[in-house]
Amino acid sequence: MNSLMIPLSVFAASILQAGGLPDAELARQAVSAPETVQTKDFTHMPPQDRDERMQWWRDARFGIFIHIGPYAVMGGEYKGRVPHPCAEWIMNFGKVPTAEYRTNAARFTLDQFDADAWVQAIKAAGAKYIVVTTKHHDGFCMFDSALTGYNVKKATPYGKDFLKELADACRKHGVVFGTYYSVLEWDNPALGFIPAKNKQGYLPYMKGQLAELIGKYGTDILWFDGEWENWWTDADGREIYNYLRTLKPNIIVNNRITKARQGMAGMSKDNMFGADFGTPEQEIPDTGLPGKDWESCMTMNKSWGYAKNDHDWKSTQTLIRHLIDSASKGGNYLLNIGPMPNGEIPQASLDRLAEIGRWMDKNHEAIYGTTLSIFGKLPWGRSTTKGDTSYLFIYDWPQDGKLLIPFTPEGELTLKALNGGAAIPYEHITGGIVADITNLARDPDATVLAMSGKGKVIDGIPPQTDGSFILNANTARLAGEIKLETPPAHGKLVGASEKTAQNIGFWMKPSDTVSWKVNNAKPGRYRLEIDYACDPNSADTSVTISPGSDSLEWIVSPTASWQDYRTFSPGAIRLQQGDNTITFKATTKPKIGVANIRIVRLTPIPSR
Ligand code: FHN
Repeated sequence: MNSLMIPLSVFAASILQAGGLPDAELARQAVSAPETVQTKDFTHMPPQDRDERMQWWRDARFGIFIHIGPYAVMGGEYKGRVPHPCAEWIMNFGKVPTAEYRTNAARFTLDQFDADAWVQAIKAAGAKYIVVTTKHHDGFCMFDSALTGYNVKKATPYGKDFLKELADACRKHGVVFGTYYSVLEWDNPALGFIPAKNKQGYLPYMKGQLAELIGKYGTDILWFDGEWENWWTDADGREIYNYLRTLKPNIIVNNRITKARQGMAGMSKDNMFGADFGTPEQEIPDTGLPGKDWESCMTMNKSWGYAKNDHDWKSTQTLIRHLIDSASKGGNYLLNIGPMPNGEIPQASLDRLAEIGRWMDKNHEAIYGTTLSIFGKLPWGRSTTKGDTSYLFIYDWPQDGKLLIPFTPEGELTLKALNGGAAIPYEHITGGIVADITNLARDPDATVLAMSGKGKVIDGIPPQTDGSFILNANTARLAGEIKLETPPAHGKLVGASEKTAQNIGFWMKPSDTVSWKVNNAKPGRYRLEIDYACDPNSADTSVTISPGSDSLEWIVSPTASWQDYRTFSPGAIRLQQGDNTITFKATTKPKIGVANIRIVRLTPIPSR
């Protein structure tokens, strides 16, 4: 266990006082200063340790990510090209020579930077915390670090401590101040080497800067990144975690400091220490993850850093629904902005922050302090929970104004519009509650109801208003190694393109099954249609579709590829009144796989 002999606060203070030394001397001091002192092991703490530290974070549900650095000067372009959608990677993907890249600092003016205005816009959006990049992969420091002159105060025309101004503005306006720090570095002029070449020489530098972020700037969140590098080990990550908790016991640290993270899906492997929360990136987990803390980080366009020609902005409705979706599954939403090199936030970002704020002004009660939905997939929207109250977010308005809520009340139940408080009339039927929202004002982003009272959730998929059922891939119950797939494949650093439609995939074994439970079916025959794809090398499997006596046999014909979908109907099945479970199971599998399924539809066949 690596550690320091001198009190860390003295160590951090000593390097801060050394501010006037040249870089090489600073670096030598930083590298030579740490000796050894025992830090406590915080990686096996009881659950209440994290519960106490995370409560404010869980209640917050909404933060703003800020990617700011000298890459903004290039705006994502180099020699007339856009090397990659993520503009902050331009030094790497653009193969910009290090010496040339460093000249960006001299043009990184921040002359329009107004910390107070930034924080007020962020607060007005309804965000409760920020995470700002203090050092991205390029090694440039957005704070006046005593350990390097390659920083915003010493190496740019701005000449002031950007991070101190931002931290002070956050504390002035009651927004929690958090910081991003990249383990990965492509360049470090102070040390004269990159960490991949000398990790032991880098660790004291890294610890010294983390001590600055805590001691001088008072960060409450350490959001690490770049841990994927093979020279960084899980033991390194756990050492840094213990070091941070020794410096500031109530600090919150994401899982990108150890090696626990499972790619862009962001959650930690169950058998590894993943610090305090998981970090899905550009995606939101498919279902709630009870007992797990996670935060989905997403961009407004395709880039984290400022990209001057990326105008592929997500709509405000999409951003609001990402926030709702994250909260409905018990997670946080970290929405990114990429300010310009002059310190202005792009107007498109400011507009979206303001529009989100207007929605949050009316509906924040349904987001802050909530936990994950008590319901399964709702065909018309999402829900969050606070005690005996479920907040219902209506996206798809029922044509007849009748909203089926799969809930059986036990005792008194109140149902009202969150915005304005109007009582919503409802009828209690076998399949749940039918709310009459005919006269309710509709919010195109999401209309919110508050339903309070004890009762039981009716699990399964309720019928559409015409009695049909739509069985999506992400509402299926999967048994075996079969799983939900979201093409394109994870793992690549891709732009923030909207997630493509999900499908049931990796269906390779006859023992695997796919099933859906439907509620409140009217008895009778239903035409069954399948949107499926099947690579020609996997066709001809025989699949049995139950329930009931007249179970169907589906012989899977080939399509052009695993992602070339077509609609096929093998026939009809008979459903009984109320609940039914429809199961797909391969009986023979002559080739490699069975099929990919996106949607199954059941349409009532009128009885003659
Ligand atoms: O490489 C970084 C990227 O530039 C950006 O900072 C994102 C934000 O989560 N993290 C890494 C890519 O996963």
